[in-house]
Amino acid sequence: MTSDVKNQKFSTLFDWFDQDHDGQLTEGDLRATAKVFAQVARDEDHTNVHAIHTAFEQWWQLLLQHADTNRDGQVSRQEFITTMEASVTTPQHFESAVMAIADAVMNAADTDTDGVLSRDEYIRLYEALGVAPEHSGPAFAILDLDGDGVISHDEYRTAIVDFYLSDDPEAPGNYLLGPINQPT
Ligand SMILES: [Ca+2]
Ligand SMILES: [Ca+2]
Ligand SMILES: [Ca+2]
Repeated sequence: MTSDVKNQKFSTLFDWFDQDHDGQLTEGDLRATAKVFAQVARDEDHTNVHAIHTAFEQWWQLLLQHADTNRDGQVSRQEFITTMEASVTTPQHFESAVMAIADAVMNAADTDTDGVLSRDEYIRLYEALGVAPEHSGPAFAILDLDGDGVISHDEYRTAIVDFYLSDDPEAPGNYLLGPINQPT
């Protein structure tokens, strides 16, 4: 059973992915989402742009395989939420489906390639995704668990794991996409 907290998080994620806002996810939505994430990369950073597109394609195939039971190439909100919980975030899929995107996005956002996300890099990433600095600024402070002023790869991965796997309404990673109940 999906907890209310996870339900809300996955529902927020659905709204992010449903780029044409028709209430169904399609391959086109996922491609468009990958493009939005890829915008954060430097112009010459073909490696991470390619990694982002490949990772979203894998996620979509996984969704199709597990969620699209009537094989019409569309995934509804409820199918998405159920499948995220039951398949995508299980140990055998989490690294390949979720962490592959997370790693590629972090590498793309780390535009000075020093291996960590500065506050500016983080805010720039979220601006590309349509999240205003008044949300991403406070989120940065929460996700910077050791308070050293940068988000390390470990802190970033911890946030991703919290976001997808934690039922705790206070988990720091819940702030990954801004407020969970972000109006859409
Ligand atoms: Ca759609
Ligand atoms: Ca950096
Ligand atoms: Ca830190």
